[in-house]
Amino acid sequence: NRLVLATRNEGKVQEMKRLLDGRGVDVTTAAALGLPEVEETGTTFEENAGLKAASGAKASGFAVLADDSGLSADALDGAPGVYSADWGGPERDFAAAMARLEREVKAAGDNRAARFVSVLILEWPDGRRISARGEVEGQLVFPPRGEGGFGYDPCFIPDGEDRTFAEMSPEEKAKHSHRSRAMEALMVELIG
Ligand code: ITT
Repeated sequence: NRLVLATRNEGKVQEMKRLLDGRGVDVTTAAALGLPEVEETGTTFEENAGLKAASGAKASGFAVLADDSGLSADALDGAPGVYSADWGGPERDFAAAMARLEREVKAAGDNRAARFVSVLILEWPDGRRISARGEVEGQLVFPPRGEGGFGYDPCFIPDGEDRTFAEMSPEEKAKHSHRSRAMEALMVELIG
């Protein structure tokens, strides 16, 4: 019952561990096992999650859970989307990424509608896999607000709320988040 989280993103690791808590799963990470990093050459969340899951399952010999995710702005025809992690440059500077998002969204007419997307793939070493997608609609807010979460959380308010994901506790974020919705859908795939 060992499960490897095929992610190098500490924010994702914390959220995925919390979502798997109490399910009797022995969770470890790609970093803890020293698994190779994966080049994300896909153009969709599904493709990139598949690359990470397949590489991790092959290298570890255990079941692997991969997440590919991102923030898509309507004003930018879905960007940054699968390129969300790279928008802050090679240093992954999310203050810079959010400043770029603000500039580009305002220049494109200032439509603030956006969504977070998470695609989860659970893959076993024999190649079997199941996948699920979760999304949360919301509004972009500038300047960014809050200290919690990670990545673009300070500039996103989910529909029906007035606080950003970064202003919420981990439990509150999990009530709305794309990742927890994807995890719920994955559990339905797994056990019906
Ligand atoms: P792994 O590939 O190792 O999992 P990564 O950070 O490179 O880590 P992605 O390629 O899936 O992951 O990039 C997703 C980016 O989208 C991530 O770096 C964040 O900037 C952003 N993102 C995804 N989920 C988010 C969330 O819940 N809150 C804020 N930002 C998020």
